[in-house]
Amino acid sequence: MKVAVLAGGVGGAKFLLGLRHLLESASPGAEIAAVVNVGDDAWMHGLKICPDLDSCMYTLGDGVDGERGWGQKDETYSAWDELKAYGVEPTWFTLGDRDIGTHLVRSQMLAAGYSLTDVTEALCARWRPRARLLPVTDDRSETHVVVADPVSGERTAIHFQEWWVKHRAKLQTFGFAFVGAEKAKPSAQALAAIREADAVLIAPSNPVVSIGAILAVPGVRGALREAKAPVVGLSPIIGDKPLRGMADICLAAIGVASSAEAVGSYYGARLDTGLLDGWLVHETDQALIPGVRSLAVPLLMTDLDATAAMARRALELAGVAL
Ligand code: FO1
Repeated sequence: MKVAVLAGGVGGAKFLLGLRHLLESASPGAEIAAVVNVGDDAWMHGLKICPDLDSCMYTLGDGVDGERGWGQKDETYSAWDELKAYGVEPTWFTLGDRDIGTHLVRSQMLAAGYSLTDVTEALCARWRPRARLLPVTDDRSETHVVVADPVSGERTAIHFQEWWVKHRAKLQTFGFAFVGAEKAKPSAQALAAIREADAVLIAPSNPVVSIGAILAVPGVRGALREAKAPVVGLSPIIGDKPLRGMADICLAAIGVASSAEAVGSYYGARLDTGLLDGWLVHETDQALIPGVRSLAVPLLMTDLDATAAMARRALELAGVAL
């Protein structure tokens, strides 16, 4: 049995951990293919950094900093301290020594002509995530954020990481631009994962800058709408608040309400012009979306079993009995 999952970073990685836990006991041999967001990616200090791919790789490889959900555990910061001592920007972006090792390998392989898909596969040979991590595209498709400049007040676009990390999304935000997306192509491996899946799940990741960035790559929406498998999403919003991150700020910036029903409607029904056949919302919420089967179940990823339970419900809604 093959499951494809569209996933972002921290939340997506946690969901994949629970899904893997479920399938390794309920359906041994089942294959997970995560189609992962690359919109957060950035070149810094001459290194290619892929936060969402690395959050998934480190989390599934049991090397992640459990508190943060990104970067490695047992980290040291000697190289970063040196960069700060030299006053080399961006000093606001924390890079651990172990994490820099990953970025050095990735940057060298990209420079040698390997695709990001090949690089990710090579890095995963060490981390053994027991799931395939597939960048949605090998091309550049970088999320930039249209904001009011903190000094001049003029509209300007800054990289997602600067918005998210340096400014904590506290700037007046007008929208998002996926720079390069119009020329980007989904990787053959990502398209095959969607095409061959028995179920396609949309992880409870940020619907705008994670899932939205994946969908911004031309061809992904079409692949989902043509998939033989049912497409079932899990709401990242509980009540009217996101579990983590700043999904509510992102949703407000594009004029979508911060509710499970609004996000489900934003993804849309496959019977209409959207993507969803099913939509899981938290037990306190409801979602009436024409053409979409909604189900209210516990969606708090409090521990591995809780996450496995919601993954089971999502697969059941996708017609996959375990
Ligand atoms: N998030 C932060 O809030 N502060 C940081 O300094 C930071 C550094 C960082 C370095 C490598 C990496 O892979 C992720 C990093 N993140 C940091 C998380 C990053 O901003 C992610 O894009 C978000 O977690 C959203 O997925």
